[in-house]
Amino acid sequence: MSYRSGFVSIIGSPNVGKSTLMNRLVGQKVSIVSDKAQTTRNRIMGVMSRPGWQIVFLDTPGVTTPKNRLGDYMLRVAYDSLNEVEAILLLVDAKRGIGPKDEALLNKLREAKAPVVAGINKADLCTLDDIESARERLEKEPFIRQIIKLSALEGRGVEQLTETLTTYLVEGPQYFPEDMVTDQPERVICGEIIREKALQLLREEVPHGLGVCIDKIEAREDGVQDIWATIYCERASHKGILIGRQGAMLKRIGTEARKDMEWLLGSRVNLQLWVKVKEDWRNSASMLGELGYE
Ligand SMILES: Nc1nc2c(ncn2[C@@H]2O[C@H](COP(=O)(O)OP(=O)(O)OP(=O)(O)O)[C@@H](O)[C@H]2O)c(=O)[nH]1
Ligand SMILES: [Mg+2]
Repeated sequence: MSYRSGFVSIIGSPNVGKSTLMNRLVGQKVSIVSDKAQTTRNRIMGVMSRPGWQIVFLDTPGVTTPKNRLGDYMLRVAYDSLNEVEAILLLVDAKRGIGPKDEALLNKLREAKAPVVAGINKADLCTLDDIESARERLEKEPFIRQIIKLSALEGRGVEQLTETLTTYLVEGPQYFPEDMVTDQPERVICGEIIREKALQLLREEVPHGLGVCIDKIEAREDGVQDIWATIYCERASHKGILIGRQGAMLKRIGTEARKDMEWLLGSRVNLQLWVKVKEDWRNSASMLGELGYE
């Protein structure tokens, strides 16, 4: 039989588990995850290759009403991902139920050309009634071809989902080498790792206003990599929280990020973190460009 391949966009409200699911599908962490909404800010590609077929997943920012220029960008990224894909995977959170954000997205998806498969995620957290009421709502939409109960965290339903998605693949090229799981350069992944640790360790408000720039990566002769990064925040008060008492918070973020980077790069890492205040940077075109949101 001929080789089959295709692109699948993963779309949904913030925090429903899109990135967790994509990482699970491709078998490696390529997209950062946190319990805060709006963790993913860009389109993150994840490749799943098996003998005879390849699925290229596009993880996207959670769809919500934008509050600033960065939000406008994120929404555009999410909606743009719906074009030129072989299938769309709509993810909802069974525990939270189908809310206004999901309803708005369902409206949008009515216009989509690609077939839509829905995943009811976080099944491990909720009752059968929760799942049934989400299913009932989704079944009302004729454009939804199939509904699958999932736990991205535990891996439940993921095999069935993969099988379903492969039926939408078309005869086509192997887009990426078999051992490639993402198109993100190491520099970008390193920045994302720092942002993830900050999201995981800090409270609401502060982490949402953070942006990370990897300024330089240099390899020493003995293999150690020196990495210089700047974390931008929006207010002086946020800078204080980010640095923490006697630098404790920044140190924690740095230590945890360094461990992940060492795993990623397969070498020892010396990470130098700087913190800078850039007021309202999420509305600044030049800052958005500098941080890769353009
Ligand atoms: N219990 C449970 N938690 C889950 C599951 N999937 C994701 N989570 C958790 O839900 C939170 C959000 O996960 P993400 O994967 O970052 O969600 P997302 O949809 O990518 O979020 P944004 O990028 O902000 O739109 C994290 O705390 C995950 O650990 C699941 O199946 N079960
Ligand atoms: Mg995400």
